[in-house]
Amino acid sequence: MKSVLIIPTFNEAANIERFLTQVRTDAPNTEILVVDDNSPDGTAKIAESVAQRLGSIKVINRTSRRGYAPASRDAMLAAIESGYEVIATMDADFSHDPKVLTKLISLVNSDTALVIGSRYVPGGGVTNWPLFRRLLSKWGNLYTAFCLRLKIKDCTSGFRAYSATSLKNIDLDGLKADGYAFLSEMAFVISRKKLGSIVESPIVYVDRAFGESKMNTRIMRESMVLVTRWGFALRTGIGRKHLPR
Ligand SMILES: Nc1nc2c(ncn2[C@@H]2O[C@H](COP(=O)(O)OP(=O)(O)O)[C@@H](O)[C@H]2O)c(=O)[nH]1
Ligand SMILES: [Mg+2]
Repeated sequence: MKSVLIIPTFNEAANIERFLTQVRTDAPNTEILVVDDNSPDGTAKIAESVAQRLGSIKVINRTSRRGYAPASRDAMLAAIESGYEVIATMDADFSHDPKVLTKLISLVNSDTALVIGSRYVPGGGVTNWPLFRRLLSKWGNLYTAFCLRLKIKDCTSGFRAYSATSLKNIDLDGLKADGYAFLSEMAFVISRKKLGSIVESPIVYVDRAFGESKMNTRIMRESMVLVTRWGFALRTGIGRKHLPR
């Protein structure tokens, strides 16, 4: 199936060239769409020069409202428009192993809407993350799965492969999240709309060696608020208009 990898980037100048080169080596048949938010460190420029050298890489340089969610959404819409059948996503900081990409893509089929590279299924794991990030991720995932009634161990992993067919059935512009809550929101909407099964495949997550994490308290708060609001609406019917469609 014709596949594309979306890589959202913000200030990844220290990683992007090596990362794109590695992805091309490990997944030579997957085309790449870098979606950068006009990074002050010139990530988009570096990506563009790598694209000229390697080919089959497109760079979108966004100047509208910055964020993981709007960037991912714009890239997904562009990928659907271009006719890709499988749309994968990965971080640019080597936390996700490019060698696993082809496997995740291969698990997408007409019944499977979403394949999640999961840290919390047997065989998966996290290395060299500080204790605070480990606990935040683990408890955040338990809370999210409970609120949204998802049987998923890792709702917040950004290493994924979606079937384009399932994405076409989602009102991507109508989604609520700005930050990484986008990941839980996508799993939630796929499950609610019964767009296909969600499968988890183990990955070992490695903390970044270069550049800085963009996780911050605003993004954490947004996740807590949205997930709690959706869980409340599911159970009481109050605020149903906030549920993603
Ligand atoms: N386009 C875009 N990409 C972002 C933004 N924030 C984070 N990213 C990218 O999303 C991926 C994950 O972000 P990261 O900072 O590593 O988050 P962490 O792994 O949760 O600490 C990386 O490739 C980032 O460059 C953003 O506002 N816009
Ligand atoms: Mg990261």
